[in-house]
Amino acid sequence: MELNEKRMISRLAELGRVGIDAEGRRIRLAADDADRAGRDLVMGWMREAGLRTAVDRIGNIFGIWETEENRGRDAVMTGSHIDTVINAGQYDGCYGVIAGIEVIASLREAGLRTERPLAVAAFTNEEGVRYSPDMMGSLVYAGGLSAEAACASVGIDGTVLGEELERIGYAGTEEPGFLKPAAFVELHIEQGPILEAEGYRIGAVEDLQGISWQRITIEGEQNHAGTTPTSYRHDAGVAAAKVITFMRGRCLQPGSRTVSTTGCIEFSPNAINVIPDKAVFTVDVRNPDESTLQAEEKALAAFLEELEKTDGVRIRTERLSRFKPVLFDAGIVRLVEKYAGKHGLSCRRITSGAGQDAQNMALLCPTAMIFAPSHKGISHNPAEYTADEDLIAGAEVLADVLGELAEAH
Ligand code: HGY
Ligand code: MN
Ligand code: MN
Repeated sequence: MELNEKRMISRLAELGRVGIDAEGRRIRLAADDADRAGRDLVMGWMREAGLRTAVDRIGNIFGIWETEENRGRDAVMTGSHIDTVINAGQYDGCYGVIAGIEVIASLREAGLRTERPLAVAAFTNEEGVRYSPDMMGSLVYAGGLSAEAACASVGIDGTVLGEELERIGYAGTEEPGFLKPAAFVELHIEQGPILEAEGYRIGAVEDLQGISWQRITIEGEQNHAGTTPTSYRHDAGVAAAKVITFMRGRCLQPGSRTVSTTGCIEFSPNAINVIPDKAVFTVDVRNPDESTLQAEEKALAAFLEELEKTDGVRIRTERLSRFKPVLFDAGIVRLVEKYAGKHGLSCRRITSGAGQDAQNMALLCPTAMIFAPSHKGISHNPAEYTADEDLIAGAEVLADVLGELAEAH
């Protein structure tokens, strides 16, 4: 079966042109107008491929190919997300959705039949930039969060997700989980440097690291930047800086696999000559091992307690999301290796450093992922790039893995 490579590549580029703001940044946050435009485009391509489209109550969208013969059997599913971070690249998530549509469209156009229905999903709010937790749509789909609770999420802009889904016309009626998956395979860019640096074409993703997101609020005392002696200060800004460098210190311990990021920070009153009395910031900590991740969380909590005493500040934390590490299905990982080999593509096993919808689908069914290389490992950045031949190679492996799982003939 041949994929229509041109169609897939041009669609990725077309979707990549949706949601470019006045400063030229690509931003499609969950349920905003740009996300709606992206969703409309993808739903159109699903219909063009002759798929039945469906939207569930948390706005996950699906393209389903079922026949008289296979209707009612558990479906083989693929997919990813089309929402982005701020100033994003064009491949993260979108690649898996567009390639999934391409594979199913090509199977149909080749006149092949499958013993199982095939479906491609675009899950709501994978990135978690506007609403927490991240990987939200697939978490609701897998039963890890109720649709009600998810729809009640209040965004960083004060909007309510359920209302936004209504507003953009994607508050669907299907019950999350309505399609029972027999297996789920997600194609994604690696977003890291390993495949390219080591010269591999395909990553057979066998596991995924745990993620801990917190919002930390530190309250000190507002005062004059010039007249206040250092010993009198209760500086929320300095305390926040100590937390950020403490976490970097944990990551730099010999042999540590922990990574930690403070991506958002706000001071108030945020004036050049005023000691900030408030710092609100996020801490994203990850590690492939659950007990180590818990140890990192405990060390951070102990450090915050100590900081309250040493700096005379008050600190409160808010859990935003927490995912344990996930092991993917060994059988599907072997299928990825088998078909990479069939296509003469060098392949290595790899851990996903990023959170993925697949980690939630793994709660429901045998699940694994396929990675294509990311140039220089850059992602969550407009310079994100994967060469066309690598995009196509990954989609060909996806086609074969899905074909075997759905018993195409
Ligand atoms: O944050 C992540 O790892 C993913 O991009 N949502
Ligand atoms: Mn992604
Ligand atoms: Mn991402």
